[in-house]
Amino acid sequence: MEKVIKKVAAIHDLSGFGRSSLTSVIPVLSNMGIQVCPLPTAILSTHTGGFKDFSFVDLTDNMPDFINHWKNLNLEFDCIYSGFLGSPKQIDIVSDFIDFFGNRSNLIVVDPVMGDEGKLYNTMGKDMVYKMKNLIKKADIITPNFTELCLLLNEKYNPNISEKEIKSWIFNLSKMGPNIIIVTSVPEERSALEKFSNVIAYDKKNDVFWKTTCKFIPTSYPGTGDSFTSVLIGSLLQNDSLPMAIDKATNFINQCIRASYGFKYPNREGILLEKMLPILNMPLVNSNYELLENDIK
Ligand code: PXL
Repeated sequence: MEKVIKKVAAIHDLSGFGRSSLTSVIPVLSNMGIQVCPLPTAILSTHTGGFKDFSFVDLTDNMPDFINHWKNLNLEFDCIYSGFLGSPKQIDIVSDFIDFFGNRSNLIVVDPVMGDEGKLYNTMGKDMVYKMKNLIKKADIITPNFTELCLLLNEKYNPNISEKEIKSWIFNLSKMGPNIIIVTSVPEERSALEKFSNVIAYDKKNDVFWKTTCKFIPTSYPGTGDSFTSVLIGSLLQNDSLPMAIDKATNFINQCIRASYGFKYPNREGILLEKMLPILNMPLVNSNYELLENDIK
């Protein structure tokens, strides 16, 4: 059948309240004209960032049956995208899923969701970090935030890192497998009043580093990483270049944070995604990506 609409297999949890994982991935990619096929890992009443006593249904044991049905249907995906995973066994299941459904022409994206602001999420243990280091080897693209980059490399979280050092960290991580590494929330402090939150990416095949820059806004909303990676995937599946896709994703998140921050809005409810989804279909007028000097090696 002719490929009219591209398909993404999205391996994430469904959290009923709080705009993260599937409740971010589905609206973003659908708005970008991409079909999302969710493979749910768990169902929660809310995400775990800022809510207590959430209810949690682990679907680990249901996933193999679910996947077998997809195998029997001979489904093919243009992209496989995994995010928050609930147990080491789920990492094995994703790894097998990539072995079966991955091929040379589809995009394997692993967002190694494990923590933020220098800390592991409270559902994540050291065993998850260990297994995630293996899973990323199978990915074409990974999108760790700065905390997750430190965890994957066993480096101490140091928000005062220089650009040169972060480039060498990313370069070292690329030796572990993935062709493209996109690190979000990279702190940059030019002075006490001039703080930025940047995205720095390395494309191993072309041996180039890209950067997008955003003024730092002193707040954080759970689930923004899921929206970021979803926009990035949507943009790449629409045949944008890598820096353009990073730029679109950075710009979208920046706009969503600005739309939310102006209100006294509870952070744990996530960014005001529904207000901003329409901008996904507008041309990017404020492109700011830069090619960085490649002075590593
Ligand atoms: O977006 C990250 C995420 C996804 N899913 C669940 C989470 C979190 C982050 O806190 O708790 C359940």
